[in-house]
Amino acid sequence: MPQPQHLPTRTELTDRARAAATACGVDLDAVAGAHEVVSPINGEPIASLAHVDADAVDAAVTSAHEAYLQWRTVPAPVRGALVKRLGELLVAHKSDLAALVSLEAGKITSEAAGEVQEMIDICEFAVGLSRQLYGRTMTSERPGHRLAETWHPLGVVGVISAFNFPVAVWSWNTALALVCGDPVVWKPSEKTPLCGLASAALLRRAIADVGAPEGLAHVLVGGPEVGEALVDHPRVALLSATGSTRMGRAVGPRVADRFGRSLLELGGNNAAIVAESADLDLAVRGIVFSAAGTAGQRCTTLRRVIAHSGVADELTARLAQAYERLPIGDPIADGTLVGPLVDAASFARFEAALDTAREQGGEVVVGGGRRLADAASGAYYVEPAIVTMPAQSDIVRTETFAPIVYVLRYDDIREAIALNNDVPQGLSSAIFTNDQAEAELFCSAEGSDCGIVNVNIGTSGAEIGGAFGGEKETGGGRESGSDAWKAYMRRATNTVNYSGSLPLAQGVDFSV
Ligand code: UN1
Repeated sequence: MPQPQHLPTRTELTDRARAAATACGVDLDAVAGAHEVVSPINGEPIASLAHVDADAVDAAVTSAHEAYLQWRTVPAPVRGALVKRLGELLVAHKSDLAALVSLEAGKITSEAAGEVQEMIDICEFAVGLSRQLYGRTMTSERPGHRLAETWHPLGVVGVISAFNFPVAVWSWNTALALVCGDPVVWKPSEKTPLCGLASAALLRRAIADVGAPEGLAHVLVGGPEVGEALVDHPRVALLSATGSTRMGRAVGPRVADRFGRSLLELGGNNAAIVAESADLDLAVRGIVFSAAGTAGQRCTTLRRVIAHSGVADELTARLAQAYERLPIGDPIADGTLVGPLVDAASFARFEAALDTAREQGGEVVVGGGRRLADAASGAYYVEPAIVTMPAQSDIVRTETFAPIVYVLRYDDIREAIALNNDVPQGLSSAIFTNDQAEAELFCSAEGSDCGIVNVNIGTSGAEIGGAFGGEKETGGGRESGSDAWKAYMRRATNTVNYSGSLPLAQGVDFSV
């Protein structure tokens, strides 16, 4: 496969960013300032934006709270009309938003478009949900009583999102929050502010089109102090944060300290078991997408292959062949499958992890080098690496946000499951097998301890219909589909007595 040799110029990327942002409704001159936005594609600035400070958080949350007081009285199906309009605008601007995702996060065009598709999908899901915010009816133990639960809007939702899914994660939160009756105040990653401004501009347009309160949508482009002020604001009822475990460790206790709710989506260290019975063609394709896709920068990226001794050598050889063919380079060029790492720090961590893996007995089978450094010294293109490891050492237990997959061996399925679970994180996991009993064991209570447990597909690329998130150091939060909406509402249990007398529960007698 041809390897892309050239990178776009600064002018090309700047023009592309301006055109895409403007098409989404962002007035770049109005938001201009001193903070450069650097594209990982060539390591050069594509825009300069103003940052807000922590004071802006109070103003935004106060405005959002006022909008909440109004929005909570609007019937949920009517709220759904706003999300329906947002979904229409996302369809119309899919390629503009995808262009910004590529420019700021360095994703290849197909994956960037896929990310915007996730936004469209969650909007459709949320519109349907707006007519299905069901509560249960319970049978009361007392005659003439009705026992039921109702779900009410919760309040302002704060969203802190990471560079690697710069638009989809916001939309998972926002589409649900809006139908649940909650406004959203968003702090996007400092690396992807144009994605933030463009998404928020589309939502503002949807708000204007349906006549919803303006205060429902806020985006705050700024540094860590902005995120901290959002975490600490007493009017932020739910703080949904995506990022590192280190960040979650700081956020979780601070939100809990003020009795706020948090929804944490933190690190992953996702494994795929490849059993002796596995279809290796399928396994190779699934592994290459999950391990090398998005240049290894998804929280669901496959970081460990746990291969049965009977297939480990063949699997590793076939993976290495596939890796040799990966087109690495300009993510917006046709045919590229692996774009750049996001920045120099990320590249340093990639190299350091490979060094440590070698020290811990690992052997780099393929990859690990840098590409295109001559074309752009500030852009970090790397060859995705496969490293065979003698055992699950510290570096294997550490999430390095780069395309390194460690290969471990096993002989017994229980040993493989133990390896899968023997890491601090618990986001995603997979097994490739044609043995149904083994697949079921992996999905059972004695199986994978992760939030996502897949059979015969890789660890990344989940659909929005299921609840997304994981256990242990992944933080325990669930976003997007299934009943994840419940985090965005408060539950009231109603006991209504229409009997005309006052029987007490549990048979208590308190007659006076
Ligand atoms: C993330 O990397 O933060 O399952 C989210 C996936 C995507 C979402 C990833 N649907 O890979």
